Amino acid sequence: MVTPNLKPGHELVFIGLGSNLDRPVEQLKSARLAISVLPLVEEVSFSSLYLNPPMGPQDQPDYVNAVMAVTTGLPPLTLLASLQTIESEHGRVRTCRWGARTLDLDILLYGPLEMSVPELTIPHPGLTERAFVLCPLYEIAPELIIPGKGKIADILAQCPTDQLKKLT
Ligand code: ROI
Repeated sequence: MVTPNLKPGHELVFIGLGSNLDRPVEQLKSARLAISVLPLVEEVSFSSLYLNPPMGPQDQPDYVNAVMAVTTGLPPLTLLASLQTIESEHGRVRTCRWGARTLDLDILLYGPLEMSVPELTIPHPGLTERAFVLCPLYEIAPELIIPGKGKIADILAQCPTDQLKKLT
């Protein structure tokens, strides 16, 4: 990924995408488009799609995961609200916490920001333990340093990745 020139007030943001219901690949492609046309959002990069078994309850289909890099002038909570609207538009129903979903959009990183409020923690708290996030993130940003956690290459080296299948 070429590091983008940032407009004043804009940040480089990484968004995690996941789906395991209702044609997951189509869900992710459609979400990518919906994110890229948000006001004050520009797509920078999009990873490969990765098929992988569910983390958490195993009685649900495999997931397709990816990571998208954007620049945005939207503040974190405004971006979160926009992503939640896109999730709803893709039929996301919040039933059980770790259950199957048509679309999950997570703000993983927001520039150098570290924040925690009840609605949102950045960096995303699961980021450093989840191969389905670390692999696509490393693919598009191998030089990344995760605020408060260190180099992505070092974190990924500690994480088993054998369950991930890159889709072509
Ligand atoms: N498991 C995988 N493999 N991918 C996900 O995106 C994902 N999302 C979730 C839970 C249910 C924790 N498991 C997942 O929210």
